[in-house]
Amino acid sequence: MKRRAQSSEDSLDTWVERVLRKDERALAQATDRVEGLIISVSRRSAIAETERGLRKVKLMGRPAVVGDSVTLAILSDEEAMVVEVAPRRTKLSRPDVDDADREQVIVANIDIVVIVVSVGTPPLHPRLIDRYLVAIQQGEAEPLIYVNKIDLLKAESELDVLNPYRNLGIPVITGSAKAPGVDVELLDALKGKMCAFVGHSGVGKSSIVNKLKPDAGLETGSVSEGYGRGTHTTTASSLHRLDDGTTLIDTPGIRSFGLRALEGAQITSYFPEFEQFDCKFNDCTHTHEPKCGVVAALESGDLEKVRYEAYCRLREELE
Ligand SMILES: Nc1nc2c(ncn2[C@@H]2O[C@H](COP(=O)(O)OP(=O)(O)O)[C@@H](O)[C@H]2O)c(=O)[nH]1
Ligand SMILES: [Mg+2]
Ligand SMILES: [Zn+2]
Repeated sequence: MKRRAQSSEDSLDTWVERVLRKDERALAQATDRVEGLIISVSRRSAIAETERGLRKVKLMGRPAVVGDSVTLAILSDEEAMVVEVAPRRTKLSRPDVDDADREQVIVANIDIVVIVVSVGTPPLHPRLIDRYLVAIQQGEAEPLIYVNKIDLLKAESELDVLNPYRNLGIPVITGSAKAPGVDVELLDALKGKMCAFVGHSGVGKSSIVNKLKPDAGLETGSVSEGYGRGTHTTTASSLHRLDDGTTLIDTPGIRSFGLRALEGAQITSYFPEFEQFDCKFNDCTHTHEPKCGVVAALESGDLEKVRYEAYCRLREELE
């Protein structure tokens, strides 16, 4: 009898199953448990800090991210496996690149998400800020906008696009990782908190972390000429502690940042300033309805145009 040729997909499934079974066996044999904090995650491996030192961690189908508190099964002096990930106090996540219905958590248990943007190259993208703000609110962390590369600023007016965020009460700090001396304003704003640095590649996230924590030794990259885009120098997330109790987390750059699925009504809750305006209809989408208080406020100047536009863009994308 002829053997049926296996499709490559079949053999891949079999292989994955075999690897998982082997991991499950190893896990069943390892009875020694220890609590840990994930301090670094790259595509291939993770590192956890435990009371028994640093351990290389096999994630084993239990995705853990930097900032996660985990229970580990000790496999050897170097290696451990994640048995359980503790519930996350806060998180920053986005839809999985391959499957928009799946959530991809970027970092966990952070207090502040520092959205790093830069003047010059890459240029300021208010649209990316809007998307981050929604995701940060969903994940229950606090936002802070850091405008880096202020040394490249040609005119003060370049910073006007940030006024709507300032008016919303979101802290906006400007500075430069290239300037001498530490950025006292930034340090004060982050003091004692768990902080993740996010934003486009090339805006200077790793440079800022290096400056605040010189022995972090993070690699920094060049911004490719022409496109003004950063190359992906940082491929891992990593956690660094300052002496004053502040924790900094560097994350890889991203080119786009999706949002987890949102209901139309939920979007509105991410624009809290809309609530003060009365609309004729309770379920007003503030787009085409008559007697819409939001549109009226926009026309009278009581509502920032940039915010209304951000709202409309998000609605379009999420519908
Ligand atoms: N002119 C200027 N360049 C900066 C500043 N901060 C970072 N850079 C440069 O921008 C490039 C990207 O920095 P990097 O920290 O790797 O960005 P990341 O991808 O966000 O981590 C590097 O060439 C840095 O030297 C700054 O404040 N001013
Ligand atoms: Mg980097
Ligand atoms: Zn309305």
